[in-house]
Amino acid sequence: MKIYTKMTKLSSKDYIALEDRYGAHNYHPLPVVLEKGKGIYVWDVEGNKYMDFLSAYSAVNQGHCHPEITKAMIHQAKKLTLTSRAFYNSELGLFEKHITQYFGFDKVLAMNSGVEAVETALKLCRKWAYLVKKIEQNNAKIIVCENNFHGRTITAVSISSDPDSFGDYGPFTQGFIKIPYNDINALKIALEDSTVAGFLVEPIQGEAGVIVPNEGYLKEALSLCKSRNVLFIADEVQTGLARTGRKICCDHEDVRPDILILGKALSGGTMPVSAVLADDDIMLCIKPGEHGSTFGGNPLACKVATAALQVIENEKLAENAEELGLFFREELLKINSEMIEAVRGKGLLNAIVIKPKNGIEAWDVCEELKRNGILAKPTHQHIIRLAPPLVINKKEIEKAIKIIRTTLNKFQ
Ligand code: IF1
Repeated sequence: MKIYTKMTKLSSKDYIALEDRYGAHNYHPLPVVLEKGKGIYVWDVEGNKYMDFLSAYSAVNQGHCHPEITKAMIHQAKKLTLTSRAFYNSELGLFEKHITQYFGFDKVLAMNSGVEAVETALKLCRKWAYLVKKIEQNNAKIIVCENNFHGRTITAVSISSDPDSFGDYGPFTQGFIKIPYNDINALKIALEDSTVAGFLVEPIQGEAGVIVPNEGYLKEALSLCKSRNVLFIADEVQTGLARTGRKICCDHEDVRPDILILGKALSGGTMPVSAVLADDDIMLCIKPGEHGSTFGGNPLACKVATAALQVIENEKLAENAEELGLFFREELLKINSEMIEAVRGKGLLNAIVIKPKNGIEAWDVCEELKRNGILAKPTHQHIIRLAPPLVINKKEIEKAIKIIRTTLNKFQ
């Protein structure tokens, strides 16, 4: 073992060994140790530069260390960071006004991580079920989709279909009905149960492999929910905030969810900030003392989140994602490689499906992409998610296409 002094320059290998020795083994990262980021680029400790095609799972839509967001963060960090919600603070109300007007909802409830916002939405839906819909106590059900990803809490893994996520974590939270994704008929049948209060759905399933539902699915699902007095709850933690080419992915079908869940890029990747948006008839079902968190709505988060939203707006990131997303998929499809089975996505949330060939898996392709200057992460054995920061430009997309082509050709 190396002896670490202030002067020791550690290598990637050293950092990886440190994590291996002292950290829990709950991840299996690509072997690259990053120490700096700017815009769409990140640098490892050896100084190698990469295009970031993961964007921290869409948390850095605004690009790494965006100057405006960093400025807001530093300014507020020197002034006031946390008061708890036992007192009012001078930033929360301003942020609440900004975000509710931006997305067109009466109210917002600020939390921290994405999964906390999901939990908040589920709790809100249950409150509404008993207070407004008058479902018998402890009988409310929420419909969820197979192969969803909503986070890592006991409840979130209770509704997961992935044994890696839920295995050995029981007993599980009750009160959910699981139906296949992108299946209107299954939803129709599940909605016949009068104890159903909500339908929780990702407009595109990220972890499942960037699964884009049929056009019209969300719209029809919303209208079915409305007809059964059931809340349509959109988990836009990954798809929201310009990633798919609109403010939120539901906008593609003019779907206005009853409850909207946001996270990740709400802080531009600087700190955990999440939010749940809804109108008064729903949001006011939760009364003082019935939900909260120490950090939710803290002044630092509020300042940062407001700046993060302003960057999305000022830099027209949704428009850029829409335009370059179309171009990116077009160019990917032009790559003449036996390795590509499918290309899919919306805006700059995309995936290529690798044809299983000679035991080559998405992981191997990602390792080669890394050697060629692009960082991406496999999801499942044969899918590579490609989701650069939305500040990327056409030249950079063209460069990325070249790298992806070279990489895939190596496996021919
Ligand atoms: C990890 C995936 C992405 C999410 C949706 C809620 C959350 C997430 C739709 C929870 C989080 C993350 C978590 C991250 C990996 C990542 C992920 F591959 F697992 F599915 F993005 F694609 N709803 N997704 O995607 O948000 O509490 O993490 O802030 O390592 O678990 P969180």
